[in-house]
Amino acid sequence: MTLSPADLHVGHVRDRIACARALILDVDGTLAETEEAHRQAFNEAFVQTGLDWCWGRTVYKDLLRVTGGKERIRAFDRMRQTLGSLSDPEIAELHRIKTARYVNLIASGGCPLRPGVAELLASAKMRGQRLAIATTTSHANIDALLSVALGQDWAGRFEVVVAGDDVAHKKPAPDVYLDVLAKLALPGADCIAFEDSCNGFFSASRAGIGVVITRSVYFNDEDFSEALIAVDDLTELVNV
Ligand code: XBP
Ligand code: MG
Repeated sequence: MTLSPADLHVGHVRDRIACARALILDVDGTLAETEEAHRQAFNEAFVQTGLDWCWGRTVYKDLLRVTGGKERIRAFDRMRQTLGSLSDPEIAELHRIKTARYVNLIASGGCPLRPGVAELLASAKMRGQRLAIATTTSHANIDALLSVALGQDWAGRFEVVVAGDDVAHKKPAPDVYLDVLAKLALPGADCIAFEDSCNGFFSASRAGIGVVITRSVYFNDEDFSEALIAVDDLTELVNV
């Protein structure tokens, strides 16, 4: 039976994943479809603080071009160009409330891992591969998501976890991936990154890492032609 070029390419990427010395995973949109919970948490925080803001899906999709919740709030505030925009301390407090709301939403309802993620983690463990997380969100949000999805001992599965506020510049800057590589003491060429957004793709690529894209709800119409591959989910790429 002759394989199609597409099947051959999937097999090639599957082999690259299996041979990588470390797998570095994004969180939001990659490990789980979390952005609707983030959007709800933002809107709940706006109500709690008396702001007449409400982010619908269309507005949020546009705002997701800005990584980082605090940066996203600031970008929206400036877009409105109203007098008396929010100060940095006010944005920080609003984002603190949002994060508490998000943690509560995830802890009470959970947000399941995307298809193929648990299998990828399991096969990496069987191969003795090192695992890391490179994300723009916060440690609190990572812990809330993975405590439910993987159990309280989730952190033991990842050698390195670098979050948004750990670095000077958030994605698409390469900072978070460069920090992970430094902590792993590995070159980017020996690793594979798993992402869902253009900002994440550029961040990992600028750190010299090959990127597997798993298309997510908010970024499924983006052009990822420069990625190693762009799949709907990881099930087709996992050897278990
Ligand atoms: C996605 C982001 C984050 C989340 C909101 O991060 O850009 O800002 O949208 O989380 P990832 P915060 O790199 O995991 O895709 O409010 O904590 O920023
Ligand atoms: Mg993401």
